[in-house]
Amino acid sequence: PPEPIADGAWLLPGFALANASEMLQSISQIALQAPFRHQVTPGGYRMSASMTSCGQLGWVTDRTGYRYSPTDPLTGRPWPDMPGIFDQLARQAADAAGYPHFVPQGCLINRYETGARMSLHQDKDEDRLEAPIVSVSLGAPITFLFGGPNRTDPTARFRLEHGDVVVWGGASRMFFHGVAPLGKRAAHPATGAVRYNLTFRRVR
Ligand code: MD3
Ligand code: FE
Repeated sequence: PPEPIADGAWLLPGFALANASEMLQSISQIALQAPFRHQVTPGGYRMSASMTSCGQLGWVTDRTGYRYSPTDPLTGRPWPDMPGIFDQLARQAADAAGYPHFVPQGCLINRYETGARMSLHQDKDEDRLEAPIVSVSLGAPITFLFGGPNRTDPTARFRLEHGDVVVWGGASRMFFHGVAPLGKRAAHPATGAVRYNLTFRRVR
């Protein structure tokens, strides 16, 4: 059953478990067309998580800024199509969390190896801030950090495990969040010492 974790945010424990191995296979296929890469922030920092995308729009960053792009800057080609199983799972999860009619436009795929992390940030490069973001965790578990609308708000932490889905809507959509470094012993039989996070986004 969905568990409330913040204003408008719902944890769906294990919601993606039945589809996890098929989703991991799809990620491997996507990465053949659009390889995982470490992007650079506008401030010049190399991100420790590597990323790729699928669907109509992918999230990219370089020295010129953050944006959504219909093409992969690495290859110049459109991002790989979003697999049907991704689209279905994202819609079903949004629906289960009380956000019907969610239509994802793109999926950002983050890949964490040991020590990779994501510092506290807000997701605000989307025009459609009223739409939720659906996140799916696969592979090794990680500690997720979740604050409030201000950077200085206290952060709660909880573990995200293989197959967990979280739907971030309402007020939580603009809350600061991040992940702690992937632990040295963190692993899952399906991926080894790697964690993937998929975020499904309505952008425009
Ligand atoms: C809360 N990813 O891709 S997933 C991101 O584990 C991102 O890779 C993290 O933050 C990861 O932007 C966290 C959970 C998550 C995703 C998006 C959110 C939480 C969110 C957007 C708004 C509020
Ligand atoms: Fe984020």
